Amino acid sequence: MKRPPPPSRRPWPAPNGRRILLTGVTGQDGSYLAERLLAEGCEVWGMVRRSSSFNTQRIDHLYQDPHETDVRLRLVNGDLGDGSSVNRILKRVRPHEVYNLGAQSHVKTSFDIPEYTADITGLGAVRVLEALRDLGLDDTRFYQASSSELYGGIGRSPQNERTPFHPRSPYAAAKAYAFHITRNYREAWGMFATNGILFNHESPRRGETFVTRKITRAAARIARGMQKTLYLGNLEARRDWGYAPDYVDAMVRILRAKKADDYVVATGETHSVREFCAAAFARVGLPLEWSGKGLKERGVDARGRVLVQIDERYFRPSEVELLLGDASRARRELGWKPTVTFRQLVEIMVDADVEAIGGTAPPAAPAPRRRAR
Ligand code: NAP
Ligand code: F7E
Repeated sequence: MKRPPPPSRRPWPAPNGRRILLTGVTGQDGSYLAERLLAEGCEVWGMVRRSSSFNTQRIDHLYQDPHETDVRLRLVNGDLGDGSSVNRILKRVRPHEVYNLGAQSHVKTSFDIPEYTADITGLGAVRVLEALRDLGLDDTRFYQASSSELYGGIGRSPQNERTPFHPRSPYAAAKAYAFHITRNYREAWGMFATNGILFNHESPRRGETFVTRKITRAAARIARGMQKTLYLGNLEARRDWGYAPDYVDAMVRILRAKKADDYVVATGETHSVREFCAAAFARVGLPLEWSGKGLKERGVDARGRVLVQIDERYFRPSEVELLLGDASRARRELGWKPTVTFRQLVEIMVDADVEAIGGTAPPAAPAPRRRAR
């Protein structure tokens, strides 16, 4: 039996001496994490993939404005589907830390492109880990962006580090592979390889096709007369929604912990899509009354206008009905806790979307009216 190599005795560099590589730097989390690490004085490198249109909007301010931070973000071309590019980038950067945030991250889309999702979201992780091993970068710390989707259909809550997995989508199945291979590189090769099992986290930088941002953007646009109706899928689904910058802080704590391990990161509160929607519309001064059932359910404003309707195209072949995390271990061992409540999260996102279309943030709106059923 092969023994894992002994842990390195080399001193861990101070933050401002650290070189860090992020995959997924153009995404919601990557952009907040890059900001955070640059502010610490780290040398931050981001892998960017080729796109036919601009895909760096979330990080433009980090590499265009030299006054923002003294060390600027460096971008390198690569793709998690291309092992040679992963290898070449790691060889060039020789990072102290790698955060693997890159993924085909949309659950519904993963049912349409399961093979691609497995390749990028699943095998992408082993490409990075194996390149680190091949290059002898066994001191490099590795963070894998694992997900509460791993619990999927487990039907038991709250979910913590001991809860078994039950993936309910090609995305979740790919993330399960990435989770286990990360743990395996820790056990087999003694690498400092960690998993953050993060529950849903949102922000004004959230992609527009995820449900929270779809709702806050629509609420802002409907209030401004730019859109008539918002079409949604399953309003009953419940998620444990937190604020992305808080979750990026948890990632850093996980990677800088004394021991490599896996941690759940969550708020410990769960809300339905309907509740999120009600809170968002109330924030723009359009409290909703709900009527009808199933596909016929509607969200109606005080003037009788139907603002929210159901469209079955947004239902998933297999749904994750309830996620609720128990992050007590992260709180105890890493000193992490969320700083933004559900209501504050909704307000931050709605206000940003109102501002983005040239409006002003609304004053506190009255509480939403009770549901009809
Ligand atoms: P996101 O906004 O969708 O960002 C995904 C990132 O991955 C983008 O930078 C994207 O690049 C990049 N990417 C996609 N395909 C790639 C490829 N083939 N090669 C290299 N990069 C590729 O996701 P996020 O919300 O920031 O989430 C970050 C990570 O955490 C993801 O792995 C996600 O699955 C996971 N996660 C997210 C949550 C959450 O609630 N946000 C919870 C748990 C886990 P483009 O900009 O070019 O598309
Ligand atoms: O869906 C329901 C939908 O797409 C949330 C990713 O970051 O978090 C995210 O995955 C819920 C689901 O996020 C619509 O059926 C209703 O139950 O915003 P979502 P997600 O699937 O939870 C996890 C933790 C990740 O790891 C993922 O990368 O909302 N829902 N109506 C809808 N969802 C969408 N997208 N659009 C709708 O119209």
